[in-house]
Amino acid sequence: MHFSTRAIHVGQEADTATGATIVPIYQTSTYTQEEIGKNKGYDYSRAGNPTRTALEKCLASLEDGKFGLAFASGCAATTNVMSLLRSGDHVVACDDLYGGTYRLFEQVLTRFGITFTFVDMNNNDAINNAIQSNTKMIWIETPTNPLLKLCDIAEVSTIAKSKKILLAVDNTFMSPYFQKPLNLGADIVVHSTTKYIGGHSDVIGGGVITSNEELYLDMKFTQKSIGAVPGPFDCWLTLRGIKTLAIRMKEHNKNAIAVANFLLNHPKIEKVNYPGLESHPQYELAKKQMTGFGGMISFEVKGGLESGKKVATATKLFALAESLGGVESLIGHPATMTHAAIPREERLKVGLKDSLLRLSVGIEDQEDLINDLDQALSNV
Ligand code: P1T
Repeated sequence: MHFSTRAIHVGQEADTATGATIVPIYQTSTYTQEEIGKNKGYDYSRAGNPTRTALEKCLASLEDGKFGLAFASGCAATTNVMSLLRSGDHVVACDDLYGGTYRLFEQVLTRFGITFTFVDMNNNDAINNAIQSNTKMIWIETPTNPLLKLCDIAEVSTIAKSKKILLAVDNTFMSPYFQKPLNLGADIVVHSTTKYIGGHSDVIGGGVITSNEELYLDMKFTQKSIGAVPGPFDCWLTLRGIKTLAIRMKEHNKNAIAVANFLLNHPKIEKVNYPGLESHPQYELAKKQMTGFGGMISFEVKGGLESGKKVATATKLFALAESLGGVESLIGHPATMTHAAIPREERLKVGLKDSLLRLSVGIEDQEDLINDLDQALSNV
């Protein structure tokens, strides 16, 4: 079955109890047992819930993976993946990451004796030099949040495999519609399903997908033990979003290409980061490992921070807000919003300037979006 068919059908067969065509919201914490030790596959909703099972199966299918797990947030999904590690283990992570992931790594997981080295994942020497005898995992986002830098998943996977290190890829920005890291050699894929997968800015969630049964069983055990699971209604909302993932991603991509080109040619713009522009330093890699370029753009306005602030507060359709991937367009200021948890000197080292703005280009009419940015830019 093709992607858009799987998004609508996998895990979502008619309900066996009632025939309901749409997966019901099994709003129950517990299940009446037939007799001691005998049940219908569910005993307690932290361990498993039929609405969650539907979502988990669908997520696995969309990533071409065998096993899926759903979580209460993207950060909960990341934490669960990290629970594969032990005190004393080391992780090599990319140097441009969602601020909340950086905070989880540097301010929480280090308390448990896990250490991190952040490197430019576009530099194989830097990756190889960062790998230590206790390195157990490589963690990448590609494209990165918010600089839209790419990392060659197949190449990093070759390095990881040669050293018996796990490769985890946060695929939130592309969604499985445009990029499938497992097919490029990754062991684990992570999503903030809050974003494109849910798609309507109305639910927080996370997902983990793998085809490695051993890793799956370990992470299923920690999912149940830690308990950061999504409720049935959140799973249902996410599934409802997934049904239109394919058509939404096509529109995000089309609109973002138009907006990126508009910004590129605008006299008040200093720099545009978008993997779908030929000027992007990794445009060829983008075409090789992705089947589209997505809806995320970051850019700098001439005149620095002050001009940037004016633009971010002058847009009318682009709401000034954290998050991304919903049908509505958003504008954000990473340095004070999504990436404020990263110390300024670390941000500057990787090129995340105070003046950078980020767009999540929605699926409104393209002309309206461009007109909105045009009027906002006329303020500087
Ligand atoms: O917010 P949550 O569902 O917990 O997801 C965390 C997360 C993980 N990975 C990536 C690449 C992300 O972008 C995020 C969340 N990001 C934002 C809220 C943001 O505005 O960038």
